[in-house]
Amino acid sequence: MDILVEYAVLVGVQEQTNEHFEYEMEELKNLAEAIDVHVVGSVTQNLERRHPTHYVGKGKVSEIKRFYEETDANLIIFNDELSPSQIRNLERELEVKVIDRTMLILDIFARRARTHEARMQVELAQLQYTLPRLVGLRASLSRQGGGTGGGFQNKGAGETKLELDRRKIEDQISKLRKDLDHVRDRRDTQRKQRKRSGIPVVSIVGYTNAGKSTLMNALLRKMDDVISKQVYEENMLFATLDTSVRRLSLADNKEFLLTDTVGFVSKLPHHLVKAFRSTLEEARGADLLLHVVDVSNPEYRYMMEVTNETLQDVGVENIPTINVFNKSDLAGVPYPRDTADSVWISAKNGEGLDELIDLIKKKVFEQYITCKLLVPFDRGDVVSYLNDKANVKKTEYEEEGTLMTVEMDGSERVKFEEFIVSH
Ligand SMILES: Nc1nc2c(ncn2[C@@H]2O[C@H](COP(=O)(O)OP(=O)(O)OP(=O)(O)O)[C@@H](O)[C@H]2O)c(=O)[nH]1
Ligand SMILES: [Mg+2]
Repeated sequence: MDILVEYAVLVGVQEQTNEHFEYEMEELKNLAEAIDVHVVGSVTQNLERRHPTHYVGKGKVSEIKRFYEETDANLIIFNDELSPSQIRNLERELEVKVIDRTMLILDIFARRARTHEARMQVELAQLQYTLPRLVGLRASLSRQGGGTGGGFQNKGAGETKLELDRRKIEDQISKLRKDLDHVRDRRDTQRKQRKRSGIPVVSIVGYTNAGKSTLMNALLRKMDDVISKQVYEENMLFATLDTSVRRLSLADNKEFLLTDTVGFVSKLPHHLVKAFRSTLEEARGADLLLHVVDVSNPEYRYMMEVTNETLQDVGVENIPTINVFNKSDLAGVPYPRDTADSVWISAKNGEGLDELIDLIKKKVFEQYITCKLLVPFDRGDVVSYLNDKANVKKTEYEEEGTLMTVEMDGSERVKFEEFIVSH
């Protein structure tokens, strides 16, 4: 779905209860600009409900038409997902290319997808969106063939051609589903292995462009020093479309895995969420979430709500969470600063990272308890395992063996039960 058109008018209906409407329209503009579409203006309308046949009210349709003619636009972008018949009606009456927020987001994802899995996920979502709209999307489909002209190039396409397209799309959808199921199984296995390794998993989540990848890189630089493992960060929407996992070590032999993944946006298309489920689900096995928030954005509370709702949608629930209020340098708020569950930082200039790391330690390793073990001298293997893997605070040599004071979590304590002499 390559959009070759350059100048767009945005159209949005404000339903009575929507206090975030203005921000949504601004975000729609950002989304359009993310694929190099210039926005020449917008038309909005207050309605109790979106109109079932034309999305906007009838009279508004001609106002939109006048407006795009005046501004020489050649594309209209609607702020909500349009039904197949709405697209059909609007294209017929406006005689111009019509797309909706969903197509726009799908298009951004399609351009950004790099890994094989991400590409399959985007393609699946696009086909599922397209299938019921084959007729209405004549114009958009003809665009895939390279044409840019408005409206009705495929008007002559007969029923048979349509039926053929439909069958091809259905076949492709089931093929992609099957392939993605395999990928998902593999991911499940990897997740289980990670779980078994006993290393806690900390997952970074949040709205798109909040600074998730920048935070991951900052933590990597601070704790790992291996520049080659940095992830991609960029001032654009949906820079990241897959999941990266990195292992981080704290000074006292404690380790955790850190994951960075796709960001969220309001009205993330349903098919997209479903198609990206296995990527988004990555956070499900986490022991701790870092919810990264761009606190310099006046709408940051709303962005947090959207993130929380999307997480619930994909079944990420009841996981301890630290709110990481990022970009504090732009927000004019005091930082670095932390409370029991929140920390104010700037991932960009690195301030507040110590506070964040302390908080992570507290949350992830709070079940760690210091105990004393007496290890017989013929069990050098245990002594060296603990020296390698655990936080050994003291080592003394007694007559019966090595007396070690060690900080360990529950699963390790069970493993070494026979040597424990006191907690
Ligand atoms: N001023 C300032 N800019 C920041 C900070 N953290 C990140 N940024 C900038 O915000 C932009 C987005 O950063 P990313 O880390 O790519 O954001 P993300 O959350 O990974 O975004 P997606 O992968 O697109 O969902 C980049 O231009 C960063 O340089 C910060 O603390 N302060
Ligand atoms: Mg990112």
